[in-house]
Order: sequence, then C-alpha cells, then structure tokens
Amino acid sequence: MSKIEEVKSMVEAGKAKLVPGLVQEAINEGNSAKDILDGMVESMRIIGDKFSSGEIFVPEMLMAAKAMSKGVDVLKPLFEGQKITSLGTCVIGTVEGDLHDIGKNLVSMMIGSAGFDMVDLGVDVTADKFVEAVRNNKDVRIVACSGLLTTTMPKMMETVQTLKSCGLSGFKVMVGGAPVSEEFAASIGADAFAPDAGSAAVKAAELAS
Ligand code: B1M
Repeated sequence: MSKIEEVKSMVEAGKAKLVPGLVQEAINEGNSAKDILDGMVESMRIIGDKFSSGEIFVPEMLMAAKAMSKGVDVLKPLFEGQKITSLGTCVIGTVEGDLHDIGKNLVSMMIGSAGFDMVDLGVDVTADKFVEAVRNNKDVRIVACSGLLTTTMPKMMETVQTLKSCGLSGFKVMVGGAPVSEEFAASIGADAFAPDAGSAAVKAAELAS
C-alpha cells in the first residue's frame, strides 16, 4: 500500500492520532502536498457516500473529519510558504446553520497563500456577523461564504443580499461549497463562484485586482 493510500484509509477510519505521522511520512517520501490533500478529500467523499447509504453514522463522519483536519495541519506550512504579497483582506466563514468547516479551512488556506490576510469567522456565521467583519477590518476586498448543506442555501442567499445592501463597498462576494453551482451563485447576486479551494484562490486574486 502506498503512503497516500495509508493516509486515506486512516482518515476514513477516523484515526486522528495516526494521520499526522503518516502525512509527514508521505511528505518525506517525496509526495506533493497537493497529492496528499487530494487523497484526503477523496476519503471524505467516500465517507459521505457511506453516510448516505447508512453504512456509517454522524460519529464516524465526525471522527473522519477530525482525522483529516489533523492531516491538513501538517500540510498547512507547505501551502502557506507560498505567500508572496498582500492583496488585501478576505473575510471567510461557513454560513448560518452550517457546521462544516474542512472545505472552508482549505479555501481559507489557499486564499491566504495567494496573498490575502485572512479573517476567519468560523462556522454558523450569520449575515450580520459577515457585515460586522467587513466594517471592522481594514481593506476587506473579498467576502467568502462556504456552505455544504442544501438546507442552508437560503441562508447563503440572505448573507449575500445583506452584504450587498449594507451600504459598505470595496469588496466582492464569493460563494462555494458542494451544493453551490455557478447558476445558484449568479441567481443570489454573488460576484463569483469557485468549485474548489485552488480555483477559489485564483478567483479571489482576480476579483481583487
Ligand atoms: Co455532514 N453532510 N452533516 N458532517 N458531511 C455532508 C455535507 C453530506 C453531503 C453527507 C451525505 O449525506 N452524503 C450531507 C449534506 C446533504 C445535503 O445537504 N445535500 C451532510 C449532512 C446531511 C449532515 C448532517 C445534517 C447530518 C445529521 O446530523 N444527520 C449534519 C449537519 C450539521 C450542520 O452543519 N448543522 C452533518 C454533520 C457533519 C459532521 C459534523 C459530522 C462532519 C463535519 C465536521 C467538520 O466539518 N468539522 C460532516 C462531514 C465530515 C461531512 C462529509 C462526509 C464531508 C465534508 C467534507 O469535509 N468534505 C460530507 C459528505 C461529502 O462532502 N461528500 C457531509 C471534504 C471537503 C474538502 O470538501 O467541504 O465540499 P467540501 O469543500 C470543497 C468544495 O466544496 C469547495 O472547496 C473545498 C475544497 O476543494 N468549497 C468552496 C467549499 N467551500 C467553498 C467556498 C468557496 C469556494 C469553494 O468560496 C467561498
């Protein structure tokens, strides 16, 4: 079994204590941070499928998420090392009612690497909290809203509309997350959509330039 396969199977098994060491071993063997990350993202897709089919339940999903987060912690410096310049501030959060943060954290890491100063509001962030963060931070150029649940997509719409009508300016709103599409983003008045963390960073840099 390759080291990346070992990382994947331990993420799926929710072995949070073992994953960081295996990720480090995978790096030491010369695997790229991107390949290791892609492997862990694939594990979460498998976990989601198992949850959908009733093979596993919320606790197993949570343990896998913790294991992946520990693995990402090891990769973080490799991505952050690529930061070159400051493009302004990006406020990021997962919308109200939604507790999923792995994707949001990856997007935050990649946008940060692209040269933004990140203000991460965490999960379950109300529209008003996003507005408050734009008001209270310097040079906010991007507000990035993540959402993983179809049930919280209306909250994403509320967030975009609140940001657009709050009277503050100088920033663009980007949305993303598994149930979000380009069409949905346009329909709620967002300035941009990105399907994954890498393209979110590229899009953020384009929007700020
Ligand atoms: Co939940 N969950 N979950 N979950 N969970 C999903 C999302 C689900 C698809 C699983 C399934 O049924 N197959 C399903 C949603 C169904 C739907 O709405 N259509 C679901 C459900 C139903 C639930 C609960 C309701 C379960 C319950 O309680 N009965 C509950 C809801 C809690 C809540 O939020 N209020 C719940 C809870 C949880 C845990 C807490 C146990 C845990 C989250 C822990 C955590 O995040 N710290 C969890 C997990 C782990 C998942 C799955 C398995 C994995 C999510 C993940 O981390 N993926 C997920 C199944 C799946 O995704 N296939 C599932 C890896 C991550 C890298 O991908 O987040 O998609 P993702 O991010 C990507 C892109 O989407 C994009 O870039 C990222 C990286 O490339 N992206 C952006 C994300 N945000 C972006 C923002 C951008 C641009 C791109 O611009 C701003």
